[in-house]
Amino acid sequence: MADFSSKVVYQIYPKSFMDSNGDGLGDLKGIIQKLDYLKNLGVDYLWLTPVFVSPQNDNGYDVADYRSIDPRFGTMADMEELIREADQRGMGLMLDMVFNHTSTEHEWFQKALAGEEKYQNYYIFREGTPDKLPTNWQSKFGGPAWEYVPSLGKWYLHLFDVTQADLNWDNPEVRDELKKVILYWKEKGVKGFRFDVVNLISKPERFEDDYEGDGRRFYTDGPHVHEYLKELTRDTGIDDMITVGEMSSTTLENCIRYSAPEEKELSMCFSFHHLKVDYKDGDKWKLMEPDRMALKKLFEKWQTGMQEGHGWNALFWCNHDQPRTVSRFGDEKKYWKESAEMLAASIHLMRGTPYIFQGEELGMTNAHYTSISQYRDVESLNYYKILLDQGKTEKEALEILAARSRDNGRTPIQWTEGRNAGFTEGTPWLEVTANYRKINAEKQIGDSDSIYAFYKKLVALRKEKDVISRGSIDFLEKENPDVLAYKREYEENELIVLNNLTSGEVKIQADPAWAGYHKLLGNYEGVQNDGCITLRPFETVVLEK
Ligand code: TEU
Repeated sequence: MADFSSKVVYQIYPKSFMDSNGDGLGDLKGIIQKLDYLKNLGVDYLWLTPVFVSPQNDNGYDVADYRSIDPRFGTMADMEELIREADQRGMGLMLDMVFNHTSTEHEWFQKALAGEEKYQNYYIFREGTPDKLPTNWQSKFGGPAWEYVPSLGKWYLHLFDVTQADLNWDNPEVRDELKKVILYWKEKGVKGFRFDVVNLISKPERFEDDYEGDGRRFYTDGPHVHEYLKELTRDTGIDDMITVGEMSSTTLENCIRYSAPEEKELSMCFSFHHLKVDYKDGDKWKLMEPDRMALKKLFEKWQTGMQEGHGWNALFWCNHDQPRTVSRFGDEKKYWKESAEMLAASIHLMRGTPYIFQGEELGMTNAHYTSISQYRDVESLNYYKILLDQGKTEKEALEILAARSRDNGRTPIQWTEGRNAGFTEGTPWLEVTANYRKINAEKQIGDSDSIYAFYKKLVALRKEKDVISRGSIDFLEKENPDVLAYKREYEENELIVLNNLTSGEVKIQADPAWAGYHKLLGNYEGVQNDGCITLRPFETVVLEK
C-alpha cells in the first residue's frame, strides 16, 4: 500500500461547485474552469461526489448507472477532459463509489422488480406480507428500512432512502459486477476512490429485530466486511491507489483493520465520532453546544489508537453531509477568520491525510435558511416532517434544520461578490448563502492574510515537513477542555500545536524548552509567552523546535 501522508485531498460537490452553462447546477466543465484555483491551493487529489446517471433523489448517491455521466453534469468527454486537465496540473481524480446500494432505477433493480430471480439475488429481498416488516430496523433517513413490493410479495432492504436499495454483497456476482466498475474507471485514468458507507456492505446472516437501537449494530462493520474489502482491492489491483472508506458508526478496532497497510483493504478511513459531540443523547436532531472535552478525547483516542495500530485517518471537519465547521465549532460572527483558521490548523497538523471540503478554505458558513422551501436535501425534508409529527413547532423544526441540515454544506461556492456569487448565470438549484459579498474567493485569493492563504500555507507545510506528514503524535493539556494541544515528533524535529477552542483567552503553562522554539505558524501576531502562554480567542500557535 502506498503512503499518502504528504497528500491533501479536496472534495468537490459538483452540483454546487461551478455552473458553466447557466442551468443553475454545477457541472464538470465548471470544475475544469476552476482547476487553476485548485492547483494554486496546492492540493493533490480531487474527490468528486457522484456524477453518475441518477434520479438524484439523494443527489447522486442513488446511482442508476455506474458507467455513465449524468447529463446534468456533462458528458463522458467532459469527464475524460477533466481527468486529463487535472492530471496535467499534477492532481489526480478520485471518484465516489456508492456500492452499498443502487438506485431503484438501476437496471439490476428493475430486472429484480420484473421478477428475474438472478437480480433479486443482487439485493436483499425477504418474502412476507404487507402487514409485517421483516425487522424493525430504521432507515438512516427516517422511517422503516424495508419497503414492500406487492407484485412480488416481498420486502427489500434500504438503509437509506426508499429509492436506494441495499446490494447483496454475499452474492459473488454482485462483487464481480462492482469490481468491473472499478476497473472501468481505473482504465479511464482515475487515480483513487472514495467508498460510500462501505462498512455497511456486509449484512448479518440472520435478520432480527433490534430492541436496543435502529438495527445498526447488526450490519455495521458486518461479518464479512474485511474479507470483501480485501477481495475488492486485490482483484482490482487498487492497493497502490488512494482509497478512502466512509465508515458509519464504526469502531477504532475495525478502522485499524480497514486502513493498516498490511491488511491491504483501504488507504484510510473517515470516521464520524468527533462530529457527534454536539448531538444531545447522540441524536442529530437534538441540539446541544459542542462538548469540547468529548471532542478532545475522541481526537486523542483516534489519533493515538490509529498510530498504535498502524491505521491511517482521513482528517476532516466538513463534507457534503455536515454543517460548516466555522458555524459549528467556531464563531462565524465575531471571530470568523480566527476560528476558521484555528479549526484548519487543528486538524491539518495531525497524523493523517487532510481533506478540504469545497468552500471550507474560504471560511464559508452555514446557509441560515428560514423557510422549509429553501431546503432540497431528502434527509432534511424527511426529518422536518418527523420533527413536526413529534410535536415541534415549525419554528423549532426550522431552527434544528438551520443547525443540522446537510444543505448547510451544499450551498453554491462563493466565487465573487457578483450575482449568485459568480456560481451561475441562471437560478441556483440551492440558494446562495447571503454573506457572499463578504465571503468569496475573489476577495481572498490575492490576500496573503486570508483564510484561503492560511489553508494554502497548511497544504505547503505538509509537503515541506516530514514532522507533519510522518511524525508521531502525543497529546498535551489533556485535561483542559479549552485547548486542543499536541506534539509531533520526527527524528530530531518537533512541533508543538496549541489551539484555543474558545472565544475567551486561555492561559496554559509553557514547557520551559519552548522558549527556544520559533513560531512556525499562527493566526495572530507574535506569541504571548511569559512562562505561561496566553492564547487569544480561537488562537492557534505552532512552535517548531
Ligand atoms: O453518507 C452516509 C451517512 O451515514 C450520512 O449521510 C448520514 O446519513 C447523515 O449524516 C445522517 O445524518 C453517505 C453519503 O455521504 C451521503 O451523502 C449519502 O446520502 C449516504 O451515504 C447514502 O448514500
